[in-house]
Order: sequence, then C-alpha cells, then structure tokens
Amino acid sequence: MSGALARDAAEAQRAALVADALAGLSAPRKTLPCKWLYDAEGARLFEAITRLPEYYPTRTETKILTEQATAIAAAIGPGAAVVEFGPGDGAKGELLLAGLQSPAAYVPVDIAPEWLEAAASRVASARPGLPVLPVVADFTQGFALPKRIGAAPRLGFFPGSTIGNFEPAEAAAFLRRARATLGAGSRMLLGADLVKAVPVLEAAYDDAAGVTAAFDLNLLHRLNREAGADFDVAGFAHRAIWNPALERVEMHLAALRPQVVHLAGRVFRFAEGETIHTESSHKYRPEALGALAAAAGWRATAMWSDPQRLFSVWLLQG
Ligand code: AVI
Repeated sequence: MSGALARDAAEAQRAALVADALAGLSAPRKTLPCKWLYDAEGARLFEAITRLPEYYPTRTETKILTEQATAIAAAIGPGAAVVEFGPGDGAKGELLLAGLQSPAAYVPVDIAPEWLEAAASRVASARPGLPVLPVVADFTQGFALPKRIGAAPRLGFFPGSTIGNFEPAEAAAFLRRARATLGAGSRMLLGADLVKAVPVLEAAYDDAAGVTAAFDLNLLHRLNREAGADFDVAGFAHRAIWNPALERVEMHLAALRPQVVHLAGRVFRFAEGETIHTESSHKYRPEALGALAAAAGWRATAMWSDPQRLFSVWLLQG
C-alpha cells in the first residue's frame, strides 16, 4: 500500500472508531463494539491470553484438531480447498491442512492485509506446492473466491469460537452468507465453545495475571490515543460476568468512581459502578449450535469434543 493510501485507510479507521464510540457511549447502557479491542497491542495481548492456564478454548480446540485429525480428515475427504475466515497467524489452518488428504488450496480471508500476509506465508512455507490464495475482504460480508480453486470441494474453516463473539442473529447471518459464498454442497468446520461451570468460564475471562484485564482496558487507552478521548484508565476496572439468560460471558469496564469523559467534542458522564459492555462471548449447548446451523441452511453431520466437553468442533454440510 502506498503512503497516501495507508494514511487514508488509517483516517477512515479512526473516523469509524470515533463514530462507534459516540454511538456506543450515548446508548442507555454504554457499549463499544468488540472489534476495536484488536489494535496491535490488543492483538499482542489476545495472543498472550490464548496461552494462559485459565483460557482453555485455544488449547482444547488445538488438542481436538490434533488428536482427532484422522477422523476429521476422513469425514472431509480428499482434495478440499480450505477457506479460512480470519486466519490469525495461520497456526490452526496449518494444523488442519497437515491432517487432510491432498488439500487443493488454502484461502485465508481477512480484512487486514498484514495479518493475512503472516498466515499466508506461514502456510506457504510449511506446505510448499500447495496453492495459497489470500483474499483481502471483510469475511462477515460476501466475497468472491479465487477462480484458481476451480471445482475443488470447498471447506470453510472458522475455528476459535469467534462465532461466539457474534450476537446469535449475527452468527446466523454470518453462517448463511458463508454458505452463499462457499456454494451449495460445501462444508464448514466450525469451532464453538460449550456452556460449562460458571467459575471455569469467569476465570477464563478474568485471569489471575490480569492479562484479560489489560486487553479490555487497552480499549480505553486506544480511545485516548486514536480518538483524542481523556479516559482516566486507572478509574476503570475489568469485569467478566456470566449472563445466564443469554448464556454468554460479558466483559465490562466498570467505573470505580464517578467520571466525566470528553470525546470528539462530547461529554460522557459515568456514575460509580456504571459499565461499558465491551464484548460478549456466547457459549453453546450442542442442540443450540445444531439449531443455529440449521437456521442458516447448514446440517451438522459430525461433532468432535474433548473428554471434559469443554469445546466442540463441528462439521456442517451446506
Ligand atoms: C476471539 N474470541 C473468540 C475470544 C473469546 O474467547 O471470546 C476473545 C477473548 N476475549 C477475552 N478473552 C478472549
């Protein structure tokens, strides 16, 4: 990207952050979209979260993909073109491809070209000869698949329980759009975190070392840095709360004392204890995940889990 284009992209991103912050902080219950948690520092902190003892999802999903690789590969069959939605560093894509029989191509899809590059080069160097065909696109929207994958059977791959960060209606819309993008008859391998004991869930989102707290509070630092806000970050604390009615862990930033915050010419007041809802992580019961997939035009044909039933990996047929 040229210097001028990069500057335009950064300015557009800043304007979108300010617009989302103004809307979210004006709502009766203050909220900010969780996508803004992931600036460079947020991405670094999230990577650290995935290695925490309390944060079981990444470790457990990796174990399922490793230990059940033969069964997963048998269910998928040979020659699949793997389309990964939001590949991160490409580690899970590489793991999946290593177990599959003669995969036809790897298509990582992400809106951030620099992340896409990292995933693509990791997989390309691990699997020389495999066509690696990155697509820069917002994977929550429709996008065109590379023509080079031809008639290879398509396998969508959406690991990590990122589906849980969508509201249920958004999750169904994502799955419906993914099916339209991949085409009828395609498959999808989907990671989903399961409902479990509340202390396990809350510890996973409020670790003893405070890494998740730093990840959440970084959003206020980001608003100060990029949107010119004046949050007193030390006046807020991270909270992770299980919402039993909606079966989700919510992250909130709670004001420790009354606060007045300025952002883009507006004034926002916080009462003591008032929170900004920064993320929801929905947890699924198997029957609810099956129903969600069905509502989006997919049929669940297999599910793999771990002995403690912490996490699930689903094969869906479109
Ligand atoms: C990216 N996503 C699946 C994570 C989750 O578990 O919902 C984000 C996260 N937030 C706090 N810890 C991890």
